[in-house]
Amino acid sequence: MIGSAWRWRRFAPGLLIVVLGAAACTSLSSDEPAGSTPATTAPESTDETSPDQTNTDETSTDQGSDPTDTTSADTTSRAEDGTAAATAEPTRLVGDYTVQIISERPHDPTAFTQGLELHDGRLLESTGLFGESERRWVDPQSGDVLTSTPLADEEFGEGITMYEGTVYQLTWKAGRLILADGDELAELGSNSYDGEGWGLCTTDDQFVMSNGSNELTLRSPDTFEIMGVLTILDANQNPITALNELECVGDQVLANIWGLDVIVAIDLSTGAVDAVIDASSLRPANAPSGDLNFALNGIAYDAATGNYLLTGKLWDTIYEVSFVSS
Ligand SMILES: [Ca+2]
Repeated sequence: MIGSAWRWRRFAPGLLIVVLGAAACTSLSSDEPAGSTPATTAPESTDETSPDQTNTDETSTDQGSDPTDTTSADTTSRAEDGTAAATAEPTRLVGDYTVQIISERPHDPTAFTQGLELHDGRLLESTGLFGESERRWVDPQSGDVLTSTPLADEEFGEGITMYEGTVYQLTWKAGRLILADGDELAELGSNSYDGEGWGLCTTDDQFVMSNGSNELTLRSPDTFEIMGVLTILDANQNPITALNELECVGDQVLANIWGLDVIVAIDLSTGAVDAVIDASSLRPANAPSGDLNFALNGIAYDAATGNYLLTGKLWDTIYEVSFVSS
């Protein structure tokens, strides 16, 4: 974790929300890549071990709840008929899940995926690596890139989201939040943030951002200033570090953990870990497990079906999945 105490003082005095994770996260340990740090401490994001430096320069990687809710596994049945879920509220995720593959779609195997969202039948994707980063609109069925705009060579694309028709994209250590046109993806302007930018998503009234630590910042949709901080801990009060790509779904935020084939669902009001999703069964043949260049790193919720589209860095497949209680 990168100096969390420092960030407390600097960014959010009096606003920090410290919450103990409510759900057991025991499944995390079984999904660790070989040689990683224990369980919920995943690969840390210190300068010494940041994703950028775990690889060669050219190919560096970036690398709640209502426990009585028994309806959380019902997404599949509602999703498969494609109608009931279209207007339904997202199913709240509580407990432990695995993934069930509904369909497989092509994904550009050169896309170092850093952010993924579905908007009006198009996938918004951010890709990383210096000199190769882009923001894209992608056909979610064919995987074809419909529109793309490159970033400057010195900027490394990270989390991406859309709010009121404008696209927002993080640039890892560059500290620049790019604002872009929602159709053509042309840059409209920029804002700034301190520290590293990893994942990004939007609720109705706030941005949620990760930075590789176990903290999520809640930010103003107008100024991007920090309004609050969630500190994410497991059931043993250990930090769940390396929170990476995010997806805001209802009153939860889903985060895939860098270096682990695991997604956690976090209560946006308390920071409690409501659910743990084991996605380790998904890796395509071209994405060797344990290689951080091929980390699971893309979550897009499909409100029309209640399913999720999941992919990873350099994966050749996007999986449409439902989450199944385990
Ligand atoms: Ca996402």
